This record gives sequence, C-alpha cells and structure tokens, in this order.
Amino acid sequence: MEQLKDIFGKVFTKHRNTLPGLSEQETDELKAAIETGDLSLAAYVVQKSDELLKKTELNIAITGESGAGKSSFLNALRGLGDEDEGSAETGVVETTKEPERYQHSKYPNVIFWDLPGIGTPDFKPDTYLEQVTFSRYDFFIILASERFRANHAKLAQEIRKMRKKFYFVRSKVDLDLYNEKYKKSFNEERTLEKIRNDCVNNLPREGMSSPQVFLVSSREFQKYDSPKLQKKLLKELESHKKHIFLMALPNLSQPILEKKKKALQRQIWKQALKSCAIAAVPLPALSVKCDVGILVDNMRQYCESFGLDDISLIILASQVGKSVAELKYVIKSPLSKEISKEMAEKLLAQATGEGVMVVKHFVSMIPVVGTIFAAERSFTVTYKMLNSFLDGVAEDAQRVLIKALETEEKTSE
Ligand SMILES: Nc1nc2c(ncn2[C@@H]2O[C@H](COP(=O)(O)OP(=O)(O)O)[C@@H](O)[C@H]2O)c(=O)[nH]1
Ligand SMILES: [Mg+2]
Repeated sequence: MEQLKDIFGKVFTKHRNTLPGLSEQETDELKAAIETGDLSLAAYVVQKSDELLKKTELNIAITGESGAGKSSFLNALRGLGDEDEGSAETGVVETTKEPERYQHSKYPNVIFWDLPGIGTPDFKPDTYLEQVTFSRYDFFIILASERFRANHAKLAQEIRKMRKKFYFVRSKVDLDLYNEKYKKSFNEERTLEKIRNDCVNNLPREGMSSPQVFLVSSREFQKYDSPKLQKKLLKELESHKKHIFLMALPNLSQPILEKKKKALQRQIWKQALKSCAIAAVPLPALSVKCDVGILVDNMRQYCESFGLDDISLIILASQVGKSVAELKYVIKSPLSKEISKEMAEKLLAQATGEGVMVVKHFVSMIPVVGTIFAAERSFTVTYKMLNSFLDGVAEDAQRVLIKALETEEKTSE
C-alpha cells in the first residue's frame, strides 16, 4: 500500500492535482479509490465523470439588432447552413419577444438561444436581461453588422453587472469586403483592420472600455476571426463545458480539429478503464477482457464529433458546393453507422498483435492499471486500439476539410 501511495504522489505532482479528462474533485475521488486499492470503485468514479459530462449543459445567448445576422451566426456555429433542416429561419422580420431555443443536433446539451432583437423602441437595456432570463446563459454573443452603438454598449455593461461574459462579434464582413473590392487600392487586410478599429474605437465612446471585437462571416465561417473567437470561447469555459462545446463545434478549421483530437485523447484512458473494469466480458481469442459496447460507443462518438457521418457530410457538401461522394472519397475509416461490435473486436485483435510498448509510459501514469489491476493487458490493448482509431478518424477529418475547402481551380488541376 505504501508503495502505491508513493507512485501516486509522483503522478499527482506531475499533473498538478488533476488527471487528464477529470476535474479536480473527480481526481480526488479517484485518488481515494486507489488508496483503498479498489478497481471497481476507480472505474465507478470514471463512469460518474462521464455521466456528468453527458449531463452538463451549455447555454449560449446570441443577441443584437434585428437583421444583424443572429440566426445566420447561430446556424453557422451549429454547423448548419441557412436552409438545412432544423436551422433557424433567417432574413425574416423578428416578431418574437421570447428567446428561441436551438439544440445542437448531435450534442443536445449544447443549446443556442436566439434572443429577441435589441434595436426596437421598447427595448430597455436594464430590463432586457431579466426578460430573457439571463441566469440561464453561460455567455452572450453581442452581434452587430455595422457599428456598435449605445444599445450594444449598455447591454454589455448590464451583462457585466450580472457577472456574465460577453463577446462582441461584427458580422457579415464578407459583404464589407465585397463592397470595397471595386476600389483600385483594395487590400483585404487593411479593410478588415479598418472595420476592427472602427468598432473598437466606437465602443469606448459609448462607455465600453478596451473591448475586443471579432470579425466574422456566417457565409465563410472558417475565415476571418471565427477560429480566434471559437478558441477564446473555449478557453474561458470550465473543463466539462469546454469539452462538450469543443465536440459540438463545426469541423471547419485545422486548429479546432487538433483540439478535438487532443480532448478525445485525454478521455481514452477513462474509456479503457471502464471497458476493462465494468462488467468486462472475456474475449478468449484475444486473451483480453473488455466491454466491446463501450468501445463501439466511443468509436461512433469520434466519427460524429469529426463529422464522419452521413448527415454531417451531406450538410458540408452542400455548404461547399461539392458532392458527398467527393468528400467520402478521401475517408479511410468507417463512417459512424458502419461501426459494429465485430469491427471493434477486429481492431482489438490488431492492437493485441502490435507491440504494446507504446503505452507503457501511459500505464505508468495511471498506476491503478499498472499495479493493482491484474488485467493490465486488457487496458493496454483497448487503450491502444481507441488511440489508433482516433488517429485515423482525425486524419480523415483533416483530409475532408482540405477537400471541402479546395477551390475549383485546384480540383481541375
Ligand atoms: N453576406 C452575408 N449575409 C448575411 C450574413 N449573416 C446574415 N446575412 C444575411 O442578413 C440577413 C439577416 O440575417 P439573419 O440571420 O436573419 O439576422 P437576424 O435578424 O439577426 O436573425 C439575411 O438575409 C442573411 O442571409 C453574413 O455573414 N454574410
Ligand atoms: Mg433571426
């Protein structure tokens, strides 16, 4: 027992009190489970953490004047085009005074709220937040398609008073660029800088000091400040919310793909531990014990989060004007719906065949497996298998992104 605690002391120093994918409190619980040497309790802590992750809600409020592009922005953030099923209606005159709720199609716990417009004569910044139940939201996006005005600044101040976060987003920059393009002296960077300065300088005049403004286009959601905005939003969320938001973000930029992969990698040891410890089923041919259902669930999740499923591919294809077949052509992994228990077992068999040295370093980080868990091999094999499956899926997602953003000239080369 003493020896165990010794090893753990080192692990926790290394990870500054948290293990990958666990909150501080969950890490403490796992630590306690390990001190009693109880593997099923350790697996239970991990299971509970997963359940909490599934239950965690993220509520995002999008506000701004009518016509600012709120509904379009909300659709883009959900990875939907304006005409896709379940998307918010755009270009219609707002009549509603109630926030409209839109769930993410794959991550129903990520909820986007299209708030009533703030430009109307009866809009009062000091009562607006009460009217839209401000306490519900994790953060606010304040959208404007032109200059930010007094109403935006006042609203931001009210949000700040309520100790909530807000972000200024200047929408429709594709239109600004289009309108400037006819000028001989046109320069995209300079035009964007001018819009940014205009927004940043105008807000202080309305009482909002040192604001940060993100320039986006919902038509070209992969461009301009959109990746920076997504990164910023993620950074300011606590761990579970960060994870679910990241999974739900559209697969339109390389940095987001990389972040998704890292976040899923951090979860793998938990999944491997669950798979071997909770109702593990022996797979005699492979001389390992695991719950193949857990593996299948995880593999499907990877595919869906990276957009390797029919619906995501259809939507992406229509957004970029390519055929689904063209996108599918670059995918080597199975699509979400093709994943079966048989496939998982086959991949496990491959993982048992390969050297398991690679994960040795990881096993030493999670000593519950390396020391007190008799079936270390089961853990190692499932860990390895999920990792290499995730690698494949992430590579596919990158190839799909490159294909999707490829311009016509390139295609015809
Ligand atoms: N070019 C371009 N048009 C946009 C963009 N965002 C919104 N629009 C258009 O602006 C109009 C109003 O957008 P909508 O999202 O309905 O605004 P809302 O009233 O704030 O919800 C619609 O015709 C949209 O198609 C954008 O980023 N670029
Ligand atoms: Mg709208």
